[in-house]
Amino acid sequence: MINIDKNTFKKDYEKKFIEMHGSELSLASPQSKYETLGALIRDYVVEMWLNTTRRYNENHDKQVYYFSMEFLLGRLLGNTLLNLGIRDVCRDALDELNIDLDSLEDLEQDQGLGNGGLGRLAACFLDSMASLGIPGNGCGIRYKYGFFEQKIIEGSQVEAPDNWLRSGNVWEIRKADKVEVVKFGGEVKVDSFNGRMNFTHINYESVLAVPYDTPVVGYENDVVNTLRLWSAEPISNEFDFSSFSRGEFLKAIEYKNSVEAISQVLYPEDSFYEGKRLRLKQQYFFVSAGVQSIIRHYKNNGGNLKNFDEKVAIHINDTHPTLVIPELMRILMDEEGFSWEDAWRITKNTCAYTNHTILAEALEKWPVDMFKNLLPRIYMIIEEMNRRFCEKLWNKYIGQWDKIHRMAVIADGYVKMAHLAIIGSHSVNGVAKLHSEILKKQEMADFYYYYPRKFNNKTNGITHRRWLLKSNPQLTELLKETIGTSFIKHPMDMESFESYADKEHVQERLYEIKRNNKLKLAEVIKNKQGIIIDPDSIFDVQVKRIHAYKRQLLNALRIMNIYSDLLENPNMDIVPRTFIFAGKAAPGYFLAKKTIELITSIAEKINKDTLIRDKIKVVFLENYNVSLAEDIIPAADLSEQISTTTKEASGTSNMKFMMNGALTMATLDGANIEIRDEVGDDNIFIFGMNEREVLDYYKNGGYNAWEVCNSDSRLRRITNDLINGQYSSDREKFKPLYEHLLTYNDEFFVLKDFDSYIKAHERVDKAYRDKHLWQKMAAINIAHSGIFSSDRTIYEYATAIWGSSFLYKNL
Ligand code: 26V
Repeated sequence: MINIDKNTFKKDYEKKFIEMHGSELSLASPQSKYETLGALIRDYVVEMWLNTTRRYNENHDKQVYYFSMEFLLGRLLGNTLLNLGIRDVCRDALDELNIDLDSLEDLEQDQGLGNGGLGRLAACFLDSMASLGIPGNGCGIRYKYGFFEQKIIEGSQVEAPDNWLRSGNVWEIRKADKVEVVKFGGEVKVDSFNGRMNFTHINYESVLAVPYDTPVVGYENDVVNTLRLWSAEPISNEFDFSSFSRGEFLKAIEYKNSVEAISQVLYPEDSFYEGKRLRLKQQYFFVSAGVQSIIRHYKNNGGNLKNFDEKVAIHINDTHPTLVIPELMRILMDEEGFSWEDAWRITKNTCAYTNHTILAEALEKWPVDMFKNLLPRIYMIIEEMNRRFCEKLWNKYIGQWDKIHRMAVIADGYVKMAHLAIIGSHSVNGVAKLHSEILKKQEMADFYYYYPRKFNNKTNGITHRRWLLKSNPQLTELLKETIGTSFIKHPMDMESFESYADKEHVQERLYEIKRNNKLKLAEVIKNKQGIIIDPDSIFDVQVKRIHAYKRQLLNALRIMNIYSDLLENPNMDIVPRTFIFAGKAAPGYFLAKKTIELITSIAEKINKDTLIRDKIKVVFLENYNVSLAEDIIPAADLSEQISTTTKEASGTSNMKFMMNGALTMATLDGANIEIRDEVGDDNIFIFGMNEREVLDYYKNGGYNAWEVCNSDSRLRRITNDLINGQYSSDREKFKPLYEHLLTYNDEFFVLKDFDSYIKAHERVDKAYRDKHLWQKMAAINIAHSGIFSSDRTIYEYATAIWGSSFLYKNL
């Protein structure tokens, strides 16, 4: 724990300011004040960081390395202060210097190195590993440009680069002495010596991998773990003057650019796989650098590679880092002289893989030719893995060629990354109960029957430190007053809040807290977008990536339906609602972009209509990111989790909303099912087809969108509104959405679930009118949200998969 009082902090801050800027604090710019604070906090952290690393090394604790292409950290200052336990001291000290901590925190650029759920999960996991005292490290890519910035211009999404490093990054430390070299292309020379095959990689291109380390501070426990992100740089002697003198200046520049391209930008797609060579390069780049540095550190610390798997666990976050498996094999065999069998045993015991999606179009498979050309030695190793695996399959499934073909790692000209991840790991998990069952029963059934014990579930979680303590201080205060402070370290203790659900004074407080958060969000919306919203309306929120399976379109159709009803009957008795949307569409995802255009057009029309403007408003908030989520979620009354059942692997915003006292409107998909199991049917709004009905349609067909539409006058009216000029004078504008729903028989069954969705919303309307009932339901949701803390999730990973040692057994 940092023991620091207000006066010392003040002095430290003033001293640091002069040291960095050599000028008067009273004249300083906000940015320089922020930078000073960041640097000061980093100084405080560095000592704890060194101590943690030293302790891990001395104890030879088992280390976890969480490999992920994405870490969506958001801002770090506020949470670092919170975890250090000095946020209040810092606030008071700065107050005396006439500096407002909140506005300094707002100056920090989001670290947006991720697309959505998968990247944010990785960030929550880092926080939980540090807070539980687990020796856990993140390993990823330091993208120069993070997830693009979304601008809404004339109602449409326009992408701008996210130049997040523009004003520097106080949290990272460049470790020039810990660089690694990654090799691409070339050929492999094979010879044998004393009966052992030797593989020599020649004529390759080298890329320098430079690590940047960011401290990950645990909650009030003196633990500081490390997130290591790799940046690609040319190797200096390959970009030297000798090439210029040979007149190869342009070639040298080309080389430099092609190297730097590797860590230049995060791919903004999260559901459509495209076999892009640069993405494969990114994957091998950070995996190879990461594995090399783990082994270097392990050996330097006196470790014997024979016991590597007892001291190191590597986690593969989706298939993106799967090359860890052949890379570890390569190093163990080619560089460390292990036999295939020993290298394979060590590798399999070290690696574990999490699947995050069953969408077929998101599954990674690389064309063999591209792969072989870029990574010749790695390809040879995968070929050998595949040969040995298929041999086993032949022995077990004699003559079942179809099955063997289905399960092979290399087939039909592709390397299938999920298959590689499964055979090379000792554990394969899904991210919510339903998802894990679907993996076993459907998507990965062949592998499940072959390796039944490998498969398991780890339901996702969220860090309650960021998503409750930090983003909802008033609710945190109420919890402390009622149930004490134990829930902070033991989030399951929130359950005792249930006994307060009936108490009127607690209901009143919950109402007030929500209203304050709504006022705050209303202010943000007014400042950002100039729209005035009514804090007494129901804040009905859907924020997430825009995707057909998440069904923002279902939500939009519902709003169109209410609007039509209101036009017919402006006095219709409904509780006023504000519909809030936010989310980014992949730049090349036409229908998702159309959906944004539809929502903004609906907003434009409805918000201007003076006849009904008190009753409903629609807001599409620009540029959804972690910081905006921290403003939106605590202010939500209703959380829309309306994906087509079976498609959303887990969802994590559903958990964040619940923890902040929003009620959930949900299909029985992903973790929604587990939320329902926790709070009971009376405290959630469930609608739509169940798993069996959906799978039946997928298996046997029979869905007819036209039929559904024609038999419902509301659907006829609103689908027609898509093409009759109601929301755009250009009648062609929303035709693609109309055709998607009807002509192409929408595979996500939006129209089919419409009626049940409307009915569920009628239940919401009724419940909201009963203020006490609503707050009681909110309290029950809050009380049952502790199980969705990522501390619980990480505890399960650590005990059942990684075999970590713990500093604090929190749960
Ligand atoms: C896939 C691809 C495909 C190739 C192009 C680049 C790219 C980037 C990311 C992904 C991963 C998509 C999977 C994903 O984000 N799944 C989400 O994971 C969350 C955390 O487990 C979960 O809550 C969401 O339900 C799930 O959609």
